Amino acid sequence: MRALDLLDRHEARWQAATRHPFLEGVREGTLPDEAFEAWLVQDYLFVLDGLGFQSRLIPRAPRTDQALIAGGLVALEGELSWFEDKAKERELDLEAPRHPTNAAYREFLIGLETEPYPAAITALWAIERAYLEAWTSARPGHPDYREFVEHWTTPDFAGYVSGLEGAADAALEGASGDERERAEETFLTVARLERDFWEMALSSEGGA
Ligand code: MP5
Repeated sequence: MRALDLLDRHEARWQAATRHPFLEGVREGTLPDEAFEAWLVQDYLFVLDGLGFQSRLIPRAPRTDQALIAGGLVALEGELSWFEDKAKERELDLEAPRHPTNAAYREFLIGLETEPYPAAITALWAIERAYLEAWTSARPGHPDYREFVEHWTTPDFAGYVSGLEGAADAALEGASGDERERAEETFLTVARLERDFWEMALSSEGGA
């Protein structure tokens, strides 16, 4: 099994994770301000949680993957500052509580620590790939949101996602049947949580 096989096997669920009325609103400029702001605040908190997940993954990754994941970690830290700037421009408070959907995502990321490496790296690939595809679907993006669309569709980001795909493929290649099952399970959980995240933003004002 290769990472891309998972996209084929679970096409409908992947589609639900990466195509959403939220993204159509970003493209068309019809998104309610509160939905975008709720997303921005919650995604900042998600990225903070992602920083924890990725830093815990590095010591148990094979040497061949450590530079890739560490590079991603540095980019995430920069992303936090970028979110802080965007929040300031919009006068948003980033100290908000996590929405229950975001809290569930955080629990999942914490749980990945005890999953076999092939499942954890497959999850990381799926998380990043979901954003690449989702924001690509919103291209070029309404001027109000264009910088966000551009942020997750740069060639650098696409290159990172393809690096993660290679790492996931290598891990899956050497994985046991049980580990592959865990990888497929975590992939499906990412797809569900990504869909839920768009739903959360569209239907909430952000806080719990
Ligand atoms: C990403 C994200 C992309 N920022 N938020 C969600 C809900 N899913 C995926 O991850 P990153 O680490 O910000 O590139």
